Amino acid sequence: MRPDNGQTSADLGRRRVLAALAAAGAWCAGLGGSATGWARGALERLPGKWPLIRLTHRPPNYETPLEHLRSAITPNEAFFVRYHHAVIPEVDAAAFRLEVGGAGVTTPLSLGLEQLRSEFKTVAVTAVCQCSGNRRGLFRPRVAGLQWERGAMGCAEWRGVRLAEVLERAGLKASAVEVLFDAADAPPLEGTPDFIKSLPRAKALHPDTLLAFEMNGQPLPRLNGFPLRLVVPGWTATYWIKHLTRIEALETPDKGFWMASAYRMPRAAFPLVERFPTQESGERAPVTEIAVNSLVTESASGGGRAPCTLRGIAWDAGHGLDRVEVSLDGGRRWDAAQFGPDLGRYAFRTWAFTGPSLPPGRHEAWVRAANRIGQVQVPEAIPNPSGYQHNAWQRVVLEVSA
Ligand SMILES: Nc1nc2c(c(=O)[nH]1)N[C@H]1C(S)=C(S)[C@@H](COP(=O)(O)O)O[C@H]1N2
Ligand SMILES: [Mo]
Repeated sequence: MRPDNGQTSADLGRRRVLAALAAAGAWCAGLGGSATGWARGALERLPGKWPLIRLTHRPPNYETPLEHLRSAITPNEAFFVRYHHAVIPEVDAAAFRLEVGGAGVTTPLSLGLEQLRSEFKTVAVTAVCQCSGNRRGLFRPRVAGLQWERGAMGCAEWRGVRLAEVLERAGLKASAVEVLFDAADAPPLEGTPDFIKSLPRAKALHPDTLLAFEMNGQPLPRLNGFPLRLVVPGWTATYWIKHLTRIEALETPDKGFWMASAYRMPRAAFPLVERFPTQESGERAPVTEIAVNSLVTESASGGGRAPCTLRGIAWDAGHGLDRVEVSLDGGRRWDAAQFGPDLGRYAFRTWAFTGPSLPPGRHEAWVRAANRIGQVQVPEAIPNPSGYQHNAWQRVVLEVSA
């Protein structure tokens, strides 16, 4: 039996057990039971991770605490974890094979990790991995699904090989319209459908789309996809398949559950630039690009002669950030924040804002980012049935005491 709420002594005892199991390398054995009844919010330490905010234990869904999002690069130990299936594969790197095939290639391949590393050019890209449902928990009215707040995202330097090069080696045919990706994790019997995603040909062939084996200079952490994951810079993390084992070039669009039914939004509501035409149907389109967004990671209200200050990060789908602006008077006047170093078009970019010293009382700082193609954060999140793409202005309360 499980406790109904988060912070009970049974829970704490259980966490000690988990830690002990982890230390013994018995991670899978520690993953018994179901997620029902677990309150969101407790910090829990998974193997190889610092304490993260638990949404569900099985499957493991854990978000990054705000304090680890202050820098443009998110440490591997703090990087969020999201799984659809409860059983996390333990992959033997030496025995690992990536199968590349399907009707859309002339020459199927079976590649080991060493082969991938040595026979293809190694490249790196710094990019934000953000769940489509990041901030779902902030939608009002409430939307069903994991109640993520602001930490279902992170930014890392990903190192690997170009998917385009591998597809070229396999003889990708002109007739291939989509490329499908399958992973080592699978649903328990009679569970949800196997998590399989596809990409449109153009995005699969994009030079920044990688098969990555390293994250921030380390082999991928187990919970972030060891030994190989797909990295799709600019697109939401649903496409970033972890524990990748199989790539299939398709001559007709994939009709699987995770493409045809899940991760879709009302098309007209979101201004997408990079679309997924073979998966659009009527009013609905797959979630593709990450919406322009920002996050306040630190704030100080100042007071006396001290100015108010805000710090944070901003990001978009790679079109290039233009500005982050702050309003202290309910949106009449907006002043620009200063950007920190540019780590590349797909990366988090830090920013800092120094305002005036505020008089005693309760103030609100409103924050919004915009990119170079004119996309802006919206005053209120755009309602959609699954709670994707929340990119509303953040409103931070600053209290100055008398
Ligand atoms: N194999 C596998 N890959 C997956 C998923 C999954 O359930 N299984 N979930 C996807 C989703 S929805 C997200 S948000 C990201 C999360 O990546 P992370 O766990 O490394 O943070 O992985 C993606 N890749
Ligand atoms: Mo996700």
